[in-house]
Amino acid sequence: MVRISRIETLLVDVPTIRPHVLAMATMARQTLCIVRLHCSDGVIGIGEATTIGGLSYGAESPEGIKLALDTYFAPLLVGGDAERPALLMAALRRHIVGNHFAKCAVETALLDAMGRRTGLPVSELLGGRVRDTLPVLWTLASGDAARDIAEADALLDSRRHNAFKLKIGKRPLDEDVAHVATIKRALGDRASIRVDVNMAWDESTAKRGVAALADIGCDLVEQPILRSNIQGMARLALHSPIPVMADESLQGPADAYAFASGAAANVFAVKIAQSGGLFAARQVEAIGEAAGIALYGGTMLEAGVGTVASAHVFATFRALPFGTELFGPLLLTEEILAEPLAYADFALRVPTGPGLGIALNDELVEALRRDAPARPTISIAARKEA
Ligand code: MUC
Ligand code: MG
Repeated sequence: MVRISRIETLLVDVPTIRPHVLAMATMARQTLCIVRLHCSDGVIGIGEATTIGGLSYGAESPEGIKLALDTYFAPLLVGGDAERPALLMAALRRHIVGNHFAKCAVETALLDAMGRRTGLPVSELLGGRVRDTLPVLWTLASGDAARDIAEADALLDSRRHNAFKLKIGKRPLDEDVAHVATIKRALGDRASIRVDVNMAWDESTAKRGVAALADIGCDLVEQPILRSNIQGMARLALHSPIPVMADESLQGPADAYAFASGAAANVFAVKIAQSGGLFAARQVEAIGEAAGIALYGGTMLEAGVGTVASAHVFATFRALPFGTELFGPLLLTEEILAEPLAYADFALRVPTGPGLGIALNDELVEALRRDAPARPTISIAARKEA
């Protein structure tokens, strides 16, 4: 039997290439919680739990995730049969309430180890991929329309992205709509424009908002109101001229069921971390598909490990009409993978190697970890360009 011998967790801080302005936080850096799951046969599986803006986006912070993993998860896992990921995950669910991000990181590492051991990519362990590339949008969130337009123009020219998500909800509705209209006018039919309100509106603002955004050519509105307001989301989804997508509302299959049975969204943003793992994300997909809800591959702006784990999951989705937003690594100044993920022709290529099909740049991760003895400061940005 192959046993889990040790769980290693580290916090890694990586600056963003520019401030990323959301309704609830402005990000200047991202903190990754990286998990290394050491097995008795020498295989090491890797996982990542990453959230946005400390505790401003969700109930788990990077520091809290690390503490939960070290204190509560590790004793339940160490000594366990590494070849039985489903059994180990069931034990975690039995003994630990919530903590979806931490559970997702552990499941990622278990499946990565299993894949490395068996020679199979994680997507095959999940049932098999139906696509090798995933469309990827980019979020324009500098907070400045001219800068956003220049950024979008460059990304269209280099054929990296042709769909853009705008973060709104921080400013008054009229100003936000004017901001989106300016960008849509500049980009025209060359790009799809969607918005993410991150729950910042009340329902009557949302009602006016979706109508105004539809008028200016916006294609989709994400999480306009509070995540718990199922009836409000249902009223918006029914009457909105453009699709309304649930994101923060979907904290796992039970929420997906509530939203599907309440017809409370036209689109589901599926996120592996919010769902509570890779298999849980597939359950969210299955519920959405059964209810005729369109699917979208979401992100918590993870770096390479979480991004590629999500990619393996989304590669198994039968239909993905709104594509994905798996651009997390591109928002960071540093590439923590030994080989960067391949983005080209508006899509991300899903790796084909065993497990996640990636390796960490261990030396860089060591240098960037929060508890590194002498963490570099200025040299970080320079290294990526080198
Ligand atoms: C979110 O709310 O969807 C995804 C893309 C992005 O820019 O922010 C995230 C979080
Ligand atoms: Mg969102």
